[in-house]
Amino acid sequence: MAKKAPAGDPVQDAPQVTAPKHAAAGLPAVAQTVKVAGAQMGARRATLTLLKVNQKNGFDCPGCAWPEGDHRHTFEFCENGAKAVAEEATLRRVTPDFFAAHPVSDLARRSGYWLGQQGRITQPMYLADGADSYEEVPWERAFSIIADELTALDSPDEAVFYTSGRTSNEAAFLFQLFAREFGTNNLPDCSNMCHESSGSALTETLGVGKGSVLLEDLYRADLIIVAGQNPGTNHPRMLSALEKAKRGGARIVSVNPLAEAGTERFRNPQKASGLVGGGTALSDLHLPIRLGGDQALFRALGRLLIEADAVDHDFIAEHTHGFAEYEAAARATDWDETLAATGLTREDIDALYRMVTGAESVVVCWAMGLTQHKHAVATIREVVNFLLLGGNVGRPGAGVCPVRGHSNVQGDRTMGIFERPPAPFLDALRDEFGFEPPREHGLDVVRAIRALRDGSAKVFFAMGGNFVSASPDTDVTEAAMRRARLTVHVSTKLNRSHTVTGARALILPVLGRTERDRQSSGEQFVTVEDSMGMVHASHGSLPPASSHLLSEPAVVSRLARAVFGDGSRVPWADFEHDYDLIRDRIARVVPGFTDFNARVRRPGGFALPHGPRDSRTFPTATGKANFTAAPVEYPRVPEGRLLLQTLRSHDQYNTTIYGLDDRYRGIRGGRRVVLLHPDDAAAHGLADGAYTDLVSEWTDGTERRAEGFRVVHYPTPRGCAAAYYPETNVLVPLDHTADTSNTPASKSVVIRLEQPTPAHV
Ligand SMILES: Nc1nc2c(c(=O)[nH]1)N[C@H]1C(S)=C(S)[C@@H](COP(=O)(O)OP(=O)(O)OC[C@H]3O[C@@H](n4cnc5c(=O)[nH]c(N)nc54)[C@H](O)[C@@H]3O)O[C@H]1N2
Ligand SMILES: Nc1nc2c(c(=O)[nH]1)N[C@H]1C(S)=C(S)[C@@H](COP(=O)(O)OP(=O)(O)OC[C@H]3O[C@@H](n4cnc5c(=O)[nH]c(N)nc54)[C@H](O)[C@@H]3O)O[C@H]1N2
Ligand SMILES: [Mo]
Repeated sequence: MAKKAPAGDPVQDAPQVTAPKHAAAGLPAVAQTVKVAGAQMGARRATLTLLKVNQKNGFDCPGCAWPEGDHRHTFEFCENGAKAVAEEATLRRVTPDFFAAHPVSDLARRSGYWLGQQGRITQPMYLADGADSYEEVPWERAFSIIADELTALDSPDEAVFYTSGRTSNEAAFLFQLFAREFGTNNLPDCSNMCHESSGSALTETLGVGKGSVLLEDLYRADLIIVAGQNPGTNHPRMLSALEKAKRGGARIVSVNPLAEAGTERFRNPQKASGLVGGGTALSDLHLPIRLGGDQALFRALGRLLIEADAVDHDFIAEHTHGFAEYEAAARATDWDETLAATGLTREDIDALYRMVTGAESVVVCWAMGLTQHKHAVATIREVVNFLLLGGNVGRPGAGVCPVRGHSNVQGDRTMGIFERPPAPFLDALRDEFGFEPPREHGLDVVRAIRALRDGSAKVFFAMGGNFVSASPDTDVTEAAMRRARLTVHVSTKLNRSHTVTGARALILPVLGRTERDRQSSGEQFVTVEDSMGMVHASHGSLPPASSHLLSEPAVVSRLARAVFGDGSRVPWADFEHDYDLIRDRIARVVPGFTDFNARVRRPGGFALPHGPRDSRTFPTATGKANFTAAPVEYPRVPEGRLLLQTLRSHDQYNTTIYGLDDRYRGIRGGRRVVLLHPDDAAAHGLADGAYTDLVSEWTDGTERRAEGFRVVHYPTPRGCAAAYYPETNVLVPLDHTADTSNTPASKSVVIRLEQPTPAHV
């Protein structure tokens, strides 16, 4: 299964490499912000727009899900937040003329970077069966095309409704309501590829699949462990919180194969000292762990704590279940295995252990470095075991902190975007709307791809996102998508999913967060939930990119009317005209949203209840916080092979490529790079600057190839390589997923390096 990079890309991929940086932000970040925002929007619009980001009467940054602090700066954003805003507020436009000039066969040869750079889509577009060009289509006709295909299906389960995590609470609530009234729980979302492992592990052990800390807890923590996360790039505002925690006396440990600049040192761009001075050293200890070694590390810490009797006996006795079994497993930990799994030394682990015993309260933060492994759920359960030992859940300054990605991915799940909805949620929907929702579980991302591949799903509808580029096993996913009868994308910007289509395809362009949303009852706002369960309003203020755009709630409302006609008890039309009416329904269906309309209008919004955090109430099967005692796992790599993690550069937002630089890692002007330990490169006879193919090997004997990667000698543990996603998604086998959560194991792909095929030499 060979795969070439899309050709015809006018952008040269010619990476230049210098040494990695040891500090994040500072003046270069400000300069970069001004440059990127100015290029897309012009200086005046850039300044006016960026002044509205994350202000109490402004819009929620469409970047990450990190919460806003109470004391906001005038420019409450970061370099990468500004890039996300600039992408959306760009003055460039993709019009029907653009589609006339660029048939799909042409667009399919372009890189994702090129597609994204073309600007905002202005009109609904339709690709007819057998046609090679999208053509403008009136909205009403677009909805009737979808309605015809949906009603022609043999079963509602032949349709798949995907959501990406930028969708507002209001749009998400309507979208799941539509899917369930239509009759299916096929509601996969980006979370399936992201923090699903966190949700699975936390629901089982603590009873709530979300983080248990608020910003104040980070500020009060004695020890913050940041494992498998690169906040300098992906959650830059978290660096301000870490800086504040540090000033309050916290110690910070980073557990990461790479010494990411952001966790090393931070130059706060909101402060003069951060712009000109050396900034704040953040991490007190860096543990360069092997990919997938985290479960072994946290188990070893558990053993040390138990052996020293440095555990919170009262908490364990009163609030937990399963300690004896866990204790036995922890005591049986094998040091040789721990060191092999982690690649760390005993001294490294002892150093962390001493910091743990010296800390009254501990927070563990994590992201994709923990969630995208075969044993990701077991790893996160181990993080919970570790925290439970010290009673570090449900008291100030302590807890679990899965750092969420998309700005409303957590809210979408709260609103019911879930292929495995809990029964009480469905009961509440039934009681509120008077129809019986389907009870059978639906398809997640990986299962949806299989269903499309096998022909058992026929219509694919995406509320945002870029499904074919974000999903694993690109060739398989693209072939699956091409088998669909109809693919529909509700989008703001062009991406590869618009070019790899079913027999017929639609692009439905919508308003973004930054834009004013006027409906017949007046100006509307939407709401989002951040990574710490805070719900607040987001008011767009820019004029819409085109007069033809609909809002996402309007798209769902009109789709529902086209599909159900008069045969629905849900007042779909009302929801489009006045979003307060949607929020009234959310208030009655979703726990924690009582009096939603009033509370969300208060500046700063409100916090959702969280039993473990608020009162040490654990709504689990046992009614207690559960210790678990799974065997320690870690990836085994055959001789001569490497383990590849697929990660983000500093210049991208998932599949949206902002530019070709990864400043902190010293890479400029290209993305087809593979970071290798110099000894691993030498063992393959590869000098820095040489080119190699990456070939992934899967247990069923199949192979997948990504061609022509520049070798970069880089400080990463032996045997652990790194390269950017989405280019390397072609290497991730569809069946390579985490146990229980089914999340693609994108951080542990077994590869070998091979001489480039002749085409690339
Ligand atoms: N600017 C920007 N912001 C973003 C995004 C973006 O693409 N761009 N994406 C958003 C989304 S959806 C998400 S989910 C988040 C993602 O945020 P991150 O999870 O920070 O994203 P990744 O680039 O995947 O980085 C994974 C980090 O984990 C480390 N790592 C990999 N494997 C392991 C392991 O086995 N153990 C340990 N301890 N560490 C490991 C890697 O070296 C890397 O530092 O960011 C969100 N914010
Ligand atoms: N190999 C590998 N694969 C991964 C990952 C990895 O680390 N490694 N990470 C995974 C993770 S964590 C995630 S979350 C997924 C991301 O998967 P997705 O969420 O599906 O992908 P994005 O790239 O965030 O989607 C970008 C597109 O969203 C659309 N968009 C932007 N704003 C809006 C809006 O306001 N409304 C609408 N309707 N559309 C909008 C634009 O058209 C844009 O092209 O990828 C996953 N895939
Ligand atoms: Mo994500």
